Amino acid sequence: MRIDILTLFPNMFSSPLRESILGRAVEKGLLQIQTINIRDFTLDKHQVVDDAPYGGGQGMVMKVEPIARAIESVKAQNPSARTIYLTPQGKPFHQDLARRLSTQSHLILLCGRYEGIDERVRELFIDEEISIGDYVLTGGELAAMVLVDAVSRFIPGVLGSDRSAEEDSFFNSLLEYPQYTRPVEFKGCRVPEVLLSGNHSAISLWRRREAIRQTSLRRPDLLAKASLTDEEKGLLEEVLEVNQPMIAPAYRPGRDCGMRMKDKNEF
Ligand code: 4GX
Repeated sequence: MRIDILTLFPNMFSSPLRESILGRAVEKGLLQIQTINIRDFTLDKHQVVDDAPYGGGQGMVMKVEPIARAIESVKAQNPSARTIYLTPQGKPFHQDLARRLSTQSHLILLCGRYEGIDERVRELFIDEEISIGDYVLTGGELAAMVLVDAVSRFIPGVLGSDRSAEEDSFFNSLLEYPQYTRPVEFKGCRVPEVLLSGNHSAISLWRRREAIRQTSLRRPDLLAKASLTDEEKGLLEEVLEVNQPMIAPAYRPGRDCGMRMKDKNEF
């Protein structure tokens, strides 16, 4: 998959795209990511990319011509590339959308700064507008990185041969079960005995139950949307009997180290 990122701050992308899983995907050639500096597509001496809004008002708006030329330069190589603008006005980004985008061969991501882009960029060039969440960033760059990261996980080979994003329990509308590694006891908190038992069917059942429990406690909205199997419905009944009014973030399946009040207050 090829992704061209149009931005005024290409340096912001260098380390996220070089590190870890994404870095390896780029090295392996599974992902071809190019950052393009919109300022390189200005024609004036001072390389102006923004201007005051018509009609007055606060701040600056990104000018249409440099963005248009930048997009056209990419489209000249591949007219079928799909152009996405990251904005709080876009459709909410989620796992299904990430999976759908991962089937595209070429994306162009436009990162806005200031008060956004001239509306004519939208009308003429943007195929899809996406928001990564209901908050306001200082620019579209971090949103583009989030999108690239989540989409890349669906590209075969990116996560390594033994893992796939389709297997994530989030993909099944549930939160993940809790994980533990050594030591078996830390500050009096023990790893649940079943995980030490070597009984694989008991472990699998515990994990399915805890995934249901975490989802029911923290994200009942996800649970309402999930299509549960009969077994999962049974597990939900079980956890609902035990889950009395506890506040979600403090819950620890391990044992009584699960009632730390500190975690219960947001701030
Ligand atoms: N999910 N931002 C876009 C510029 C802007 C301002 C006003 C349109 C109107 C964001 C998000 C996000 C910050 C990117 C403002 N564009 N992008 N930028 N949330 O907050 O995607």
